[in-house]
Amino acid sequence: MNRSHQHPFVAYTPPRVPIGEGLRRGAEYLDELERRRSVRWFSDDPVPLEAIQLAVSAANTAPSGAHHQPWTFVATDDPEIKRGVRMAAEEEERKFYQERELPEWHSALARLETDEHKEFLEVAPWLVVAFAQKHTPQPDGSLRKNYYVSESVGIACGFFIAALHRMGLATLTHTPNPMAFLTKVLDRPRTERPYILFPVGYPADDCEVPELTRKPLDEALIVRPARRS
Ligand code: IYR
Repeated sequence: MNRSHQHPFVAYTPPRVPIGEGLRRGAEYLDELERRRSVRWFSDDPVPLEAIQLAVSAANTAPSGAHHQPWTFVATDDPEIKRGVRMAAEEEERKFYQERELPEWHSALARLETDEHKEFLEVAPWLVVAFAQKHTPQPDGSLRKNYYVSESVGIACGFFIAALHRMGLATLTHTPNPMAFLTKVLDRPRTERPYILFPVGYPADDCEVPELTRKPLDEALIVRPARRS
């Protein structure tokens, strides 16, 4: 190979996985992900910080626009902060559920039976908020512009959710609307905005989830085979 680079490159030559073994691993991974559900009833059993560190380390491997990694995950197990988050979230949600005229939203959400009560924000041992950095402050005080911020942080959050699931932990992709209050409560700079609020813990012993099905593969994947002449 005789490529010339202006910047440092290193070899990336992971061992080739034979396709039989690859498919077996793929099916195993799918089987595990199929068992994941979003949870709204958590146990208050403790979860060690190490589990959060592992899940955020997994998130931190996500691809991102220009490799700017435009995310910050803020984790807290402080009962006072969790209470503050719950109070503020419930206030916003009360407006959503009681005051706003959103019949379409309300009927789309009916089968989830969600309401303005967000007990899980206090019961779950950890709250982790993913923040998206539109700009990232640099050591010299300047601001670096980031690219594809929403895509990048979304992918990182996907890795985060999968890592938690792998550890037997549950979460919910909670997006109280609006969630600007999290910037204040968690003392974050104005260069980033709250993206998703994740309560993290074990499902409660009597946890239930709505009976939902996933859409069939032939709706999720359209294959256009090569035309044979
Ligand atoms: N943010 C509200 C409403 C809500 C919206 C969607 I889209 C959901 O999938 C679930 C809930 C709430 O958290 O209750």
